[in-house]
Formats: sequence, structure tokens, C-alpha cells
Amino acid sequence: MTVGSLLGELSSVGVAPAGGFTRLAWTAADSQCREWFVQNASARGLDVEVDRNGNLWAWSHQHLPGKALVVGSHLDSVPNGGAFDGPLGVASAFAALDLLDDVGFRPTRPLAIVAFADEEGARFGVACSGSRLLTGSLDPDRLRALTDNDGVTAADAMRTMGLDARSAGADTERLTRIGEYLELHIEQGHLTTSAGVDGLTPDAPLGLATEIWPHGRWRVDLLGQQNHAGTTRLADRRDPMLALARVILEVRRAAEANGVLATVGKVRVSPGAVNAIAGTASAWIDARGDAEASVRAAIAELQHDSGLLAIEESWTSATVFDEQFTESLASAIGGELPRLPSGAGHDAGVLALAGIPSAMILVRNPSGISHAPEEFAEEDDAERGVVALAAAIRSRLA
Ligand code: HGY
Ligand code: MN
Ligand code: MN
Repeated sequence: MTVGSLLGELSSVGVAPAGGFTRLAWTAADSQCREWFVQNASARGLDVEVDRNGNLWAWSHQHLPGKALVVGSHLDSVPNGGAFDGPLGVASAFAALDLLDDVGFRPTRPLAIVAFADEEGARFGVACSGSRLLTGSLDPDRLRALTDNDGVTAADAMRTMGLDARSAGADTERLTRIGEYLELHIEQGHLTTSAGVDGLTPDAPLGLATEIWPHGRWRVDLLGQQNHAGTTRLADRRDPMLALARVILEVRRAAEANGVLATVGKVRVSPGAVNAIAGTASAWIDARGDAEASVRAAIAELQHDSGLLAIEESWTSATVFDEQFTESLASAIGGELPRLPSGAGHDAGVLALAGIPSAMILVRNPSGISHAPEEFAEEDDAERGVVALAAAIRSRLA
């Protein structure tokens, strides 16, 4: 099957009325995406399993000796996300397997396709929870207690999918079976590299990631006094929305002052009534940059200038992909392959930090937009990505 037709099978899953797709972890839409994975894996005769952390695995030739090459990505999205962030990597893995099957390729060691659970962390706040649990870099007790906007815990949400979160946690045995991890992913924006490269182009629609910038998420809680909007004198008001406004502007100022990227993309206000002065407000900050010190300096400056506490909810250290693996892929794929840093986090980064040689193939996104409905990959470029992935797999398993 082509990657376009594989993605087409998902095109009706989690369609968001306001545009894009909403496929949050452990929701009905996620469940449909997981069903798609199982159907496509089974149709190819792969051995499907769900691990203790909810990650989906489809094994080929697992009886062969040696550590496995694992390829894949994730299926969950941010609210109103694009069609490609995550699913392009998983669909391309199935399509690459079809290409290799068509030419009668037989691997010399195991191969697995993986769909990591809850990569976006859009519902419970921690990015890459499935791969972090697998590698032991997320405390399962912390995960189980995380709650979504409706107060549903991650443990309860996983239970709706038949998963017992009490068994979640590091899976050393599984990790020892992985020789290397390769993730194909849509390009997410056009960051200008130190070499002056602004991203992929029609002449160079594929690239290789060199690193993932350090990035984190913080929460600021603001306390006021809930009251009537029409009967409370201005002088008597303790309105947390004023502080919220200052935090949002201060985040941008501190980002500019420290040369990093930061935004407040999510706020929560209680009670959220037009005619009530808010009692509490929370703001979530996402900050990233090419140096950890600069990111942390921006958050420190925000706290100092606002007198508020930014509670760290998620942190991913700077990640450098395996150069030997990456360069071997470049030789196998051929052609011009710009080397690009990634401002976006990925499961490949989590595995790399856990010591598993990891690499990423990036596919051009002419829109330059991601985590939004406009995210886009040309069908031809997506097919080029499949051919590259197949060549990469072949080079590693021949
Ligand atoms: O947030 C990220 O960087 C990734 O898309 N999860
Ligand atoms: Mn992604
Ligand atoms: Mn994403």
C-alpha cells in the first residue's frame, strides 16, 4: 500500500470540527488509531503485542538472532493537530515493509514497527509518556496520578483501553531486544541552522535530524478571589486574569531576552464564567532552545520578574542522535540530505537518551506549520520518505 492510502485509512479518525485531528491518548479516537495499527500489522502477518505501557509493537522475524531494528513513531495528536505528525512515521513503516516484501527482501535479524503511546502528552501533560515509561525515565507512580482537564487520571484512562497502569514501568527486557531505533517524521517548522539552512526544499525533500533541542513544560498557578463581575468594585477585586496576562507577555519577553522559543499555549481558568471574576487561573509554558542554560535562564527570569513560581512538569535534555547510524543511513538513502536540528521532541530522543542508537528521517513540510490543521506533506515527498526508509531498513538488516 502507498503511504497516502494508509494515511487515508485514518482520515476519518478524530476529525476535529474546528479543523485538523484530535486524537488524545486513551480516547476513542486513539483507540481507532490503535485498531488501524493492529489491522495493518495483522494483514502483513506481523506479530502484534501491546507492552505494559500501552506501546504497540508489530514484530517481523522475531525468531531470528540479534537485536531488532525498530522503526515507527506515534499515533496520538495535539488537539486540532495535523494529519502527519506521528502517523506519517507509522504509515511509512508499513509501506516500507510492503516495498521490501515486494522485492522479496528477507531480514537477517528481527524488525519491529512501533507506535509509542501518548507521545504528545497533550492530555496529561507529560510528553512521550509511553517511551519514557519503557526506558524508565518516567516514574509510573507519577504517570498514574496525572489528570486531564476533566480530572480523569492517566491510570483510569488507560484502564478504558484494557490496560492496567499498575504494571506500567521500565521494560528492561524489551529494551535489550532493541538494537537501534529509526523514526521517520514530518518536518515541523523551518528553524535556521548554524549552517544557514532554513529547512527542507523541493530539491531536498528529505533530511536527517542531528539533535533535539532541550525543552520543557512549566505550570504557573494564580490565585484570586472568585466574585460577581457586576457587583464587585474594581478596588476590591483580586482578579488572577491580570497576573495571567502579565505571565503571557513576560514569557515572550524572557524568551526574546534569552534567545529561546517559549509560549503559553494552554490556560485553565476557574470557574470560567463570563459574569464571574476568576478565582484561579493556570498557565502552561513550553520553552525550548539550542542550549539548556538559555531555556532555564528564561524561566528563571520569568519567575524573578513576576515573583511567581513556575512548576516544572516535563523536561527533555538536549539529545544528539547517533552520528554513525545517521551517516550510515545517509549512505544507504543517497542524494542530498540536509542535517537539521529538531525543535520538536520525539520518542527517538527518549530512546537516544536511554542509550539506544537512534536516528530520524525528516520529510519536507512545505507549510512550515505543525501541531495545526495546515501541517502538510506532498504525496510525492511522502513516497520518497518510504523509499528512503525501505533503503535504510535494508541497509541495516541485509
Ligand atoms: O512537543 C513536541 O515537541 C512533540 O511534538 N511532542
Ligand atoms: Mn511527533
Ligand atoms: Mn507533535
